[in-house]
Order: sequence, then structure tokens, then C-alpha cells
Amino acid sequence: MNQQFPNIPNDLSAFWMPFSANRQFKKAPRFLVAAKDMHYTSADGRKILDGTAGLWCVNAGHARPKIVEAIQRQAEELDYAPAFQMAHPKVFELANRLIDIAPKGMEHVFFTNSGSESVETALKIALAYHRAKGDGSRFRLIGRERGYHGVNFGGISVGGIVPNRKMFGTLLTGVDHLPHTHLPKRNAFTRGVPEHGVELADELERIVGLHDASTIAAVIVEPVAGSTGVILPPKGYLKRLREICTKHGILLIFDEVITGYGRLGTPFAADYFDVQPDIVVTAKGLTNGVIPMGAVMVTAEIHDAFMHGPEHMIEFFHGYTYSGNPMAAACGLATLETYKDEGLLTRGAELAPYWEDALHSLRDAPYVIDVRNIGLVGAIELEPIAGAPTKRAFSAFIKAFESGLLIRTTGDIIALSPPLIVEKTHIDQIVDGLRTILNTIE
Ligand code: PXG
Repeated sequence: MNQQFPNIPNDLSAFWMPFSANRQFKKAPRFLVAAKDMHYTSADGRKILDGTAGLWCVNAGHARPKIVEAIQRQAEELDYAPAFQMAHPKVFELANRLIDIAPKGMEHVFFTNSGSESVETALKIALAYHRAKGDGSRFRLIGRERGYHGVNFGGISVGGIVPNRKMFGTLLTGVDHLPHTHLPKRNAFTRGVPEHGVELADELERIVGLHDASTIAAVIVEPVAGSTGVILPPKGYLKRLREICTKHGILLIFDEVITGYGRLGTPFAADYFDVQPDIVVTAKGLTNGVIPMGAVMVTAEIHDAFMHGPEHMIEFFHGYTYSGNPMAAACGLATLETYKDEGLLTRGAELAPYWEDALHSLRDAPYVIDVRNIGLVGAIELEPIAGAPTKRAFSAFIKAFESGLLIRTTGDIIALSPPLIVEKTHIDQIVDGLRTILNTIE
């Protein structure tokens, strides 16, 4: 162990860190060693205010008692049960509780272990659904530029983040992309959903015109794009996508890995925008980020299309060793109970106006070229340093961590998504902290 900080291992070389600047980190590591409610504790004993709910997942805050107890109890009672041709009761209970809060029309749940697996599952369900209905020529999948749908091959194929795609060969074939909806010239500093850009949804008509609707299985979008730097859908955009999909018999998949479980001040983004997708992809907040788990929700029509053939036959050749495992199911149940007890799935709506005012007060801070917000999501876009994109935001991230605030950066955008238990005093701390940082970085 490290002499100075007993919590830090001496040798950092063996662990290849995900989505990280490994060499930079290992020269100047940032270790978190404990967490409670709104705060992490760093290895040198400092309190760090969590401005990002971990990675957009710890929606109920850290180390919440019901969740901790549920996991402890479950580990003693039933640690693992085979997921195929067998089950345990809690996974059914979780599916039912989930459907209780799910967007309108969602009636069945398929469990996975991450957002990436949920995306793959949804894409496979879409393809297999059309085929089960005798419509197997619908093989194309439509994503969107700047979309993030995890890191597996289906997800990066429909996704639109260049560094996540360019190293990995030909990806899935039969994929096309809608344009993204980031229009800074027309929409910068909009409070909430932007006015301009609904016509970008009509690009789907162009894509349908090119490939013919009879070849298209599904469209997948994040209702609000998170990872790529918080890009909001223009007013009316998602409704328009829904109309075009319905008109052409194309399934609409909402990737709600970030927007699900209260992030926008409604249980799901489908509720916020009052648009009914055919499939909803979730993960993260489902278990408060504590035990890995994802859930894909589908309509009865989709589910029932699979329920044919001899009853002893497997209907959908897909699933994971850990699909709905007892620890994750217990964690999910305790998480949903915590959300319910504390009204967290709608708490964001009460705080959103305060959050919006606080964020937009940074409009005149150095380097700020846009501020975006919705529910308890925020983004501060900075002007990049000429010739060194991402550097300015990265130094803001380091400065923030050193000063006791956890933020996320992507490109030159600072993304914020505090746990839904955040208080106004924390919001003040986040915004005041950021102002100081923007005044000190170059
Ligand atoms: N879909 C969406 C919309 C996501 O945001 C995934 C799928 C993949 O989930 P998994 O569980 O496989 O990572 C995500 C994940 C960030 C950040 O800071 C965002 C994600 C993951 C890590 C960091 O923006 N989103």
C-alpha cells in the first residue's frame, strides 16, 4: 500500500482504465474512497460534492440505507440463481414495479447488466420482432450523429461519436444516421427545450425515401443526448419522429439510460415529452448505479409477436448469465422504493427552475459560449483553446476536483447531473464553485 495514503495501491500499472487518460491519471491519481448522500470522500480525506451522480447513475444519492440493507440481506439469502429456464421471485417483482412507473404502453421487461447491453438487446428485439411478424426485410437501423448508445458493436454502429467508432472497422452494416440537433447559432443560451430545429426530424423522411420504409426496422435516439454534451431535442422534434415512424411501420426506440428514473423531473423522458416509444432502453438509475443492471421495456405488441410456436421452445435466443440476478434485483427494488418514499422521480421538476436560473447565471463567466438545461441536467459549453480542443474543459475538471466538486466534461462541455436529492444550497455550491474555476483557468 501507499505510505502517504493507506487507501491507495502502490502499483497502478496493471489496471487498464476505461475511457480514461491512463498515463495522466497514473501520474496524478484521483481516488475516491467513500461516499455518503451528496458527497464523495477523496483518498486525502476531502469531501467532494457530487455534481454528476457518479456517471449519471446515483440518482438517489450515495449509500442510501434501504439499498445497502437490501444488498446485504440478499447476499446472505440467495446470492445467485440461474437466469435461463429458472428464476427467483424478486426479478418478477422488480419487473412489475418497473412497469408500474414505466412510460405508457410499456408492459414487459427484459433485464441486462448495463446500458450497452440494453441497447444491443433493444436492437435485436427490433430486428427479431419484424422477422417474427413475417417482415424480415426490415433490417436497417437508424441512429443519429453525436448519439451515444454504449460501446458494443450495435451501439457504436447506430451511435454517432466519431472516436468511439473510427478505430473499430466496418461496424454493423445497414445503418444510417439522422443529423444531430445541436444548433448553437440559433439556440445558444436557450432555457430548456430549444425553439429551432424541429425540421431536422424530417430528415427521417429523406432517409426513408433513400432506403424505402420496407427495409427499416427501427430508429434509436436519446430523447436528450447526454454523453455528447447535453443536446436537447428542439420543440416538437420527438413528436415528429414518432409520427414519421408510425406512418412507415418503423419502431421508435428511446435510449433512456441517462434520462430515465427522474433525471428530467418526470419518471422517464417519454413522460416529459409526452411521446410514446415502442421500446425504452434503461440502466444506470435503475439500481442507483450500485449493482450493474439494465432493463429494456417493450409494448405488449412487440412481446406478444414472439410468443408463438411450440411452448417448450425458447422464444427469443438472447440473454445474459446475470440477467436479473438476485443481487441486482434486490438492489433495483430497494432503489425504486427509495425513489417512491422520497418522491425522487418527480423532485427534479420542483428544483428545475432554481437549477435553470443558477446555471444561466454563468452566462457571463469567462469562456462560456452556451448554457443548456433540462430537468436536473445542465451543460456549460466553453470556447475551446485554439489548436487544443478539450484542454480547457479538462483543466476545469481537474481544478473542480481539487476544489471539492465533481463535474463531467466531454469535449469542451461541462456536463452536470447531480443526484436527485440535491438541495438548493448544493446547487449554489456547484455554480459558485464553477464560477471561481472559470475565473482561474486559462
Ligand atoms: N446509452 C446511453 C444514452 C448512455 O448514456 C449507455 C447507453 C451505455 O451504458 P453503459 O452502462 O454500458 O455504460 C450510456 C452510458 C458521460 C457518461 O459522462 C455517459 C455514459 C457512460 C459513462 C459516462 O457522459 N453513458
